[in-house]
Amino acid sequence: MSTPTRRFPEDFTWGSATASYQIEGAVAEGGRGPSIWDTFSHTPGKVLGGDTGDVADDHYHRWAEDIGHIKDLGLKAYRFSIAWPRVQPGGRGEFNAEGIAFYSTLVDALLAAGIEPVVTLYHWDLPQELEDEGGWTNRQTAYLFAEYARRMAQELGDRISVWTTLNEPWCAAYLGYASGVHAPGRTDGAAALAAAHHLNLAHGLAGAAVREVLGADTKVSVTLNLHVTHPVDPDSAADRAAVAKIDDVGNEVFLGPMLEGAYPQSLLDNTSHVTDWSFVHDGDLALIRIPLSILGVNYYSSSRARFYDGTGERQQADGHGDGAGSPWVGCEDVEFLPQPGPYTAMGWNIDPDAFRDLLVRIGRRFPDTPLMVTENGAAFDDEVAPDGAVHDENRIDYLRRHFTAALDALEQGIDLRGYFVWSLLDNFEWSFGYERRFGIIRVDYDTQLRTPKDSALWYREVVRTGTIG
Ligand code: PNW
Repeated sequence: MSTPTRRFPEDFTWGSATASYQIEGAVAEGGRGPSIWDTFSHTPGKVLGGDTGDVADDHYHRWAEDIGHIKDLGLKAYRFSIAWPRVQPGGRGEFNAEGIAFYSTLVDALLAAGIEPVVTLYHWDLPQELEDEGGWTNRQTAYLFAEYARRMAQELGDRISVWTTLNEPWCAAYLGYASGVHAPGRTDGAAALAAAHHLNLAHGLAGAAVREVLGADTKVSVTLNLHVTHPVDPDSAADRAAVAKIDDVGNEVFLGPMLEGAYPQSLLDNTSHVTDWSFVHDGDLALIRIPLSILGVNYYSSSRARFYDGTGERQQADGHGDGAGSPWVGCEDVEFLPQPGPYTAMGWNIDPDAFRDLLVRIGRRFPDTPLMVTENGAAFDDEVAPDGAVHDENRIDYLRRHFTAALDALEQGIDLRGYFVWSLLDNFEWSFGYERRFGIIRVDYDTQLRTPKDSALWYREVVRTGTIG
């Protein structure tokens, strides 16, 4: 008997994702104000090769061509982010009509091409003026964010399929304020926890504002990079406790308040030497826990941790920037050992089993909240063949294995609605600049020529057939 072909659901939302600062360029055009990533990338030593997002993929001028590529690939949806400083340069007060018009036109063009717009309101480009007043450590930022969200709901209205409040608040809080490898580059654990809480609050307030404008059934989501951490020795209670600590600081700090209405007591206890959590005000948790239409999950890699007994040098092979301070606030007695590989060009371990287990675990824990993979993909050192093609078999293999993991989760009854490959285009990979290429479409940074890689052509077939070739 032959096995039936395994197939994704007919209405599965296949897409690809990008983010404003990583692709748009045109940072001083159309009335855009500076963001913390402009400041950070222009600070010597912060980004590999001194790269900045000044030009990036020049998507601000080439968006029509880029939508053409999305259409050619047959994708059903496109996940992009709105640059807050493009639509409200100072983060408060005046809105910028030209910036709003850019996104409004983009959305119309997507719809005309039959592509669903999935919007992220915050993918890390905070208006610099707000950072000057404390950024995410300042509670006021959450309220200002909600006002910006409200305005975008008024402007883009029912043309948007899904409103995602935040992308990866873990990175914004801990890489931005604790390890300092992301903007604004601060290294203060207490500030990072305050930032995490204010990002939670921003999510709740913004989601509520969008629904106030567009109705209670408006689809609101948030995207989290959920960490999968294996204990070095699964039989060691100490190693399992170390992993539980990482889970708290990495995952539960967002899942708890957003989906369950509370911070875990273990998180508060384990970080009490860092902060007293007095930035959590009465009533905040009720504001944060809004009904979630979809939970977005970003997954790339897994890591391996154990209890650190203080002997020898503490290892930090968690893929978050060697040599920098640790993003794991309060986890001084935890160390990360290198994973066995294989690795992508980011040095991140490839572990599709962990992806499947994560989807199953989260899906079972929150059975009423559909899941969406809002990012998954890989950077590799692509080579361009003499004819200009990119034969990225390694990326195809990575995607094939992770698509299979998603199919496994679906077959186990998990309510997974869609999958967005990161990324549509090679782009500004944050502190790694243009050195690391995640795109399924190659970008030549001298000519801005776009060339679909073999992985894009392979993905087109997956989307067309609903099966993994
Ligand atoms: C995500 N880490 O970032 C972002 O959402 C994307 O903008 C980014 O390009 C993509 O993943 C690839 O990196 C991350 O250090 C950045 O663990 C850093 C980490 C994780 C995700």
